[in-house]
Amino acid sequence: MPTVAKKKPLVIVTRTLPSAIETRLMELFDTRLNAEDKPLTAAELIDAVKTADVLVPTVTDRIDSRVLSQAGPRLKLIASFGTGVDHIDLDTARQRGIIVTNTPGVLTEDTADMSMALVLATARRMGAGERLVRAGKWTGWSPTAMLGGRLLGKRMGIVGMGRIGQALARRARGFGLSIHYHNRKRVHPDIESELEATYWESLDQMLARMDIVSVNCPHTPATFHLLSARRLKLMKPTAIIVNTARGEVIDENAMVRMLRAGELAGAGLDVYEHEPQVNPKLLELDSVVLLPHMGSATLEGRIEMGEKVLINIKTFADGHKPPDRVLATMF
Ligand code: 8YV
Repeated sequence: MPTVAKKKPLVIVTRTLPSAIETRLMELFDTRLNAEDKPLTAAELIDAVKTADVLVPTVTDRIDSRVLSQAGPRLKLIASFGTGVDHIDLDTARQRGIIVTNTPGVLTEDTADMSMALVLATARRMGAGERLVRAGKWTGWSPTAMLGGRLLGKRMGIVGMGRIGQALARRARGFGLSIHYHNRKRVHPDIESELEATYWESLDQMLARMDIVSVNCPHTPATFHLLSARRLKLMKPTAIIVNTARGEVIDENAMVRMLRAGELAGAGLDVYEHEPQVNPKLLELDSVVLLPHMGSATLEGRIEMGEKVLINIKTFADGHKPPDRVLATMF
């Protein structure tokens, strides 16, 4: 019997990906790219879900129930380029029979590097120092200038002890920090003993005792404003906070008020509650280090993320279950 060539699925990619990944996508599928890399408007996104078999979005696309309600019958897979999936309404996707995949694991070490870099930069006032030199305002060394806090012997509280939290803990131990953590579930005793990590069932109690707090949990309905105004107030005024996860986990307005009032010593932020907007009051503060959501931005990481997207689409197109399926119940 003659075999009929199977029609290639139409894959719509919302942003420009590394060229090696785009080339492979074009070879394997009927692929529509975004050469300009301009984020899609709401109307363009709706157009994409109406026509695609597979959508490859990123964190900059809001795929909410309004968008998904317009999805065409062909859309069967959303293969997101990234680990966090809070930009996708997972319940509505499931109800409509659309599989969602992500790219876990490949950005763990890079994001942990960035968390540690922000701890160092914030505690040692690297942002303020860099700005001083760049502004041509440095007049010379002084015994009392640019004094930060020593890391050695301090306590780090990690909120969210998943892959990234654990990778951060490994780094932090090398800097002489003691490791404390709060997580939905206590981690395996072997991991706790490897990291000499202390588990705090009560986030409130942990926050009150930490010198450094790092946010490393996903943003879900349960973690929205987990670090609320009330909880932030429990922290020591000498403490610093670092966030490479999602801005929504912290009540950003409350944090800004406390930083301005000197009720928190500093913050190192890679993510914001209303990206890409940054609260203008943060820009006025010398005690904060502000980065543009670049925690996973390495060349290697982006390629590996793209490879995961390719594998997820290819296994799906071949009639199998893609490996990185995301279920609403996972969060
Ligand atoms: C990614 C991230 O770059 O993967 C994540 O969850 O936050 C980022 O590091 C981004 O999501 C890509 O879509």
